[in-house]
Amino acid sequence: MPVFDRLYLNTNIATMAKGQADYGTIFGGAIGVKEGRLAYVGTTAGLPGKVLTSPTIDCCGRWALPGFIDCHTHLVFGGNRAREFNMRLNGASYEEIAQSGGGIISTVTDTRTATLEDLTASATKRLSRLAADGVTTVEIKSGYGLTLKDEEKMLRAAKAAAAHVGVNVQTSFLGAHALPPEYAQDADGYIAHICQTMLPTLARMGLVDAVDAFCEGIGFSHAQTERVFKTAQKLNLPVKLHAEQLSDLSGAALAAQYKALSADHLEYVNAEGVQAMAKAGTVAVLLPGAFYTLSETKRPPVEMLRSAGVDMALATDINPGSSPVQSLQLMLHMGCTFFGLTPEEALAGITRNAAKALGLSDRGTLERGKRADIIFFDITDPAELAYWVGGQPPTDIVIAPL
Ligand code: DI6
Ligand code: FE
Repeated sequence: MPVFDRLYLNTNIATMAKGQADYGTIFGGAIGVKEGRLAYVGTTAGLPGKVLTSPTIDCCGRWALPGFIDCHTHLVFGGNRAREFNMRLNGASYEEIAQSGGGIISTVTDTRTATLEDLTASATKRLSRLAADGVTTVEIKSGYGLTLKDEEKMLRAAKAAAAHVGVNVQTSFLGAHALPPEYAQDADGYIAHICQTMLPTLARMGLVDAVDAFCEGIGFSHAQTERVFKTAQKLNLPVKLHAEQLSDLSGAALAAQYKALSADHLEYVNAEGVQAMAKAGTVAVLLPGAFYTLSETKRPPVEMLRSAGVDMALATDINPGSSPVQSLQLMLHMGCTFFGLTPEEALAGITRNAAKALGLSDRGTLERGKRADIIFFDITDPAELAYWVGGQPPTDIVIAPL
């Protein structure tokens, strides 16, 4: 019996392990994989005896990193919003477009019309692009169906697309994304329907790993968000929140109060929100693609988050309106240039901290016992991945059996 199913030799390993400087790098290292898990990550000299019976792969000095994790996406949707992009270029704001019936609701119409097969096919294309860039785990939200049947269709499409592409998926229920036309003027009625019917039913179907909401002037109020969180809590599902993207409704503090895995966007978060997140261990998911696309000028308070000890993640937020972004690697660059992250913080943001934002403790670093999700790059330093403006795909991608 070989010691390892596969042994990677001659690789510089950016382990991204917590509390270690310089990406936790092991130069000239070796990685042993056994049954889809990392059985050895260390120096070549430290390898146990008899390993030579294992099938070996010479990595020729390439760098190994943990598979990237995109922890916030709206990857499943019908149609696209290229026309709206043009309206925004001509001066209309995101909120104005939403209020005039465009925005999220126009994607809701296209998503409702699409079949499960249509949604799966278009999501598969986009997910393949993310995967080619090194993404091995992706979070996908519902939120463009807004009826029980259409939310179910979206969540099934998310799972089907991930299975086609061969990456891991975590699904989040985002029924509280926008007010569907059937409930115009009755947001409380819609929230009641979510809490009494939609969420419990979808959870019973095993389609929900976490519960999200859009707490915003053009979304749902603090009180409505809290009702959704209470229902999630009863169902034993973790929560997360679109908080403080366009204004400050104290969503981050609410999320922290419910021990949210993450609070996302956070351009307008205040000091109390940051402190509450630090105390609760809630990850700050920063979304530079949406910041860029909406020509936002207010940045999330990175220095405040950093000094409070809040873990920061980065994600694409891929969606047809505010973030038509199909490269997580590009977010490394934007996280540094727009938000002032260091390349190391940016990389932690799509590995270790992104795993934490999904509540997944079995991935996000290259350490013994973790899943063998490994991506290899032909680079001279991990900072290169943030330095290039995208376009530095991995040379090899290893994903543990799903
Ligand atoms: N915030 C966002 O950035 C996306 N959803 C949300 O709550 C935008 C979704 C869209 O415009 O389609
Ligand atoms: Fe989002």
